[in-house]
Amino acid sequence: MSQMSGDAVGVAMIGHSFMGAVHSHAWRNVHRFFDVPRTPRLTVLGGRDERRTKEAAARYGWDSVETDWRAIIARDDVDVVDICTPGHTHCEIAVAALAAGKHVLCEKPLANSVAEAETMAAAAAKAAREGVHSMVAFNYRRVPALALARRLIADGRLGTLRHVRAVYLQDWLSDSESPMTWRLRKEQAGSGALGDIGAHIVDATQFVTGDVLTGVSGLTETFVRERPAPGGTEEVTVDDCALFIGRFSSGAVASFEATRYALGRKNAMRLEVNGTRGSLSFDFESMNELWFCDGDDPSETQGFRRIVVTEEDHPYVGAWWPPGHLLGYEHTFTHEVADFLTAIGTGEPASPSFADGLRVQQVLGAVESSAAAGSQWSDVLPGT
Ligand code: SOE
Repeated sequence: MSQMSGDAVGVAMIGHSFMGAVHSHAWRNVHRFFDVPRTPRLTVLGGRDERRTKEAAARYGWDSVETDWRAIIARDDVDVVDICTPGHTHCEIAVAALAAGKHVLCEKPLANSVAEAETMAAAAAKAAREGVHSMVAFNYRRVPALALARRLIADGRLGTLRHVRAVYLQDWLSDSESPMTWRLRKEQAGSGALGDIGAHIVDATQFVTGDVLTGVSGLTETFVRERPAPGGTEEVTVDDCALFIGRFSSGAVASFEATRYALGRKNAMRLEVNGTRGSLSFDFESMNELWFCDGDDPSETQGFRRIVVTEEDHPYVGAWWPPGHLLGYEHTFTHEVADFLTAIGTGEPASPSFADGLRVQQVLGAVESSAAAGSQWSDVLPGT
């Protein structure tokens, strides 16, 4: 594996749209706030269109550009490859980068199919034996309130979990005339709301509960089957929304909804967990808050209390501002790269691993199989 002098690591990021912008922000700032064992150098930005990639590199602070991802992987000054491209490219790039000894951070969902995710998880396991790290960019794990929720559940503050309720509601497709995008093409995106935002709530619920989903029953729908495209219209080949119920291995039951048609809901990623001793509730649109009902409180005053998750001892928060000075979406990515650099520097495994990403992909695959079979129950690992 190539390694730069001192504690610096050369980072290459492939893709420079929304995720590229927010990842750039994280790479640029992480070591200014977190004591990470490796300092990222924004070495090279990858993109197919040279002019646009150069513009993005200048704007976001990258030292050079490449228009072919293979050239990036061949470079000795690159230690980390950050994949921010559409899903259909993840597998090929990640497998090649890992084989070249580069640490890989890959945007979610890990892949467009279970088969691709299996290939990637196997490549990651092999590379890990050589000290090469990989991680899936499920950034919502790094929302301090959700990291706190995991801690409270692990500490037993909710007792035995009974219900997990999760929705991810957006509205950017509510207008039937809004144009076609790559996110609506199966060959590029793999699936629609299911993989794009459903993947987040599957990962987030497995993260906060510390448990895994074992089976699901799903329903998907495509409301608008054609959308305006250059020269006419184009067929939408993915789901617009996905609803499913599921079971966790502990016996807790769960419900999920992912849609881009919830008019008025912009990025409402909401979780609620009910246990025998307490409940937790979270809404990303108020991401600095976690609501906790402690079942041990006297009934007279029992109810959900609002925890403003900005105290120094809350996860990640100590690196930022004094209590009450809120964090935003971009901070979750800074936390993500801080954790990745820490794994690289300490040799501890990075989390969520590609194996965790595969597990999410298997849940998505089970939802798709179930929906195709009229919502029939589908085991996440067939035959279990
Ligand atoms: C678009 O639906 C999107 O940008 C997702 O791709 C992200 O993962 C999510 O964080 C916000 O919405």
